[in-house]
Amino acid sequence: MTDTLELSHWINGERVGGDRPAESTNPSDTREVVARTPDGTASDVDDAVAAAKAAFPSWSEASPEVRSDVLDKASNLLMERKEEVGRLLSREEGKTLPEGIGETARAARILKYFAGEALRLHGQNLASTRPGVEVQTYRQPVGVYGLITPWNFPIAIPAWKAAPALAFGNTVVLKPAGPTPATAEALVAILHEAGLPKGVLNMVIGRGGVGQAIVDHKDVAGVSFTGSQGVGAGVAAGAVKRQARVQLEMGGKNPLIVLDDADLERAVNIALDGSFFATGQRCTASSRLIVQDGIHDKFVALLAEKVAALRVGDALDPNTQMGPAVSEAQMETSYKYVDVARGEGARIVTGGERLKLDKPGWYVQPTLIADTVADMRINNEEVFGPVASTIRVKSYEEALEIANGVEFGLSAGIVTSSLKHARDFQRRAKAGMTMVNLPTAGVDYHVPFGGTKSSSYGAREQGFAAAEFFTTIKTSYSAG
Ligand code: UN1
Repeated sequence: MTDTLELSHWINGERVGGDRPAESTNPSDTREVVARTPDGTASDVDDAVAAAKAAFPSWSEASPEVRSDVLDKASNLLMERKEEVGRLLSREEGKTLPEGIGETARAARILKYFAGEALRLHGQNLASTRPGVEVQTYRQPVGVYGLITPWNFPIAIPAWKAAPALAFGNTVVLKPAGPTPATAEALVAILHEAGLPKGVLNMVIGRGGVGQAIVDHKDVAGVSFTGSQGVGAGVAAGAVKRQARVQLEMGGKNPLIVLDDADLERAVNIALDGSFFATGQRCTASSRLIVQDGIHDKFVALLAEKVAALRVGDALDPNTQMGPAVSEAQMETSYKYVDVARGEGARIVTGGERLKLDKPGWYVQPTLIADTVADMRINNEEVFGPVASTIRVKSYEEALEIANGVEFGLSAGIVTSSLKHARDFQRRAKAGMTMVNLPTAGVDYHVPFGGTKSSSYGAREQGFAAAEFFTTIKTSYSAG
């Protein structure tokens, strides 16, 4: 288990960059180096963009069947290797092996879905207001896209941005997240193995400077970013300054409402999944559990019992139910917010203490915090770790108001047996995605994904909506 990968950039169909000053480490055992990597520069980005630009004419003009076949083949290869790639993912990111394999399979399915979408790209044919004239709309590829992806879904998110970009005839420069380059590289390598022509998909490994160089590059027509709100704001400003397209997916402070009429066991399991699976490192994680008076105490007690029983450990250990945080910084953020909540007068029901296991890793005790109120920092700032807080409410209306009262609006859930409240919540929750009797996290890959308010900016990702961002519409008039 000590094999260290020696990674390179991918530029114009080749692995380039032999100097490897950077590395990614295993968060479950930080003595282990997963990969050594180059530390990309703006000049590497120039080379990658030049390759993508040169590859664009033939890729965009190829039959959609060519693009579909490559994505389909890559999907099959990735699915065949899901154990191996999933294991690499878990070693590098820290989610459990079933989560790592599950995410890899999801990436393979995303490639498969967009293999189909490549063939379904379509426009409309309308009657003109002028007799004898026809109006048609076409969706056309745009050019070079820059994709800046996060570490928490190190293969699914590169796949869900790259697959539609490629399917619709664009070319790509990808910058994977610093902590997880090896997992992203596995995807890029498989796409090349599947026959992707050189220069169509390039990858530059590096830090923020690489992302900035992509955002600022005059030949990058659009940038799709998933990450923190602070970085996202800079990405948007840079892209808008030169009229590039931009799409941002950022944080969440996702509410899960639990009403008195909910099935207790079910509500607790939904909260457990939404708040703690994948170590709480999902922008869709439930972090505010808004619980009605009548069920509140029973809910907190049973959830605390289940949270305390979660087995935290090495991501590859089959007994582990929750892996470590991805990095020391993420671990420290969780503990910082436990202190913040304590300082605000909240009660730590379980967890919150430093966790030392038999190996050096970024382990965090899953933490449940009760007796919080809506305006505390713990209920407004994203933690991005296995930390959830409960807020006691009297009624559905109060719960909805609190659910909607933050600056984020990604995913919002409710657990109830009342159709009336469920339907009302679907209409009035200020979020891009609503979940009834389901965890706020864990979405399908063939339907639109995105949020409102500070969670997202620009066109939706995924499903039929992906064509919005990765194509441009041409309106054509003709008279006979
Ligand atoms: C999910 O909940 O299944 O970074 C996906 C994130 C999101 C993806 C969540 N963009 O957590």
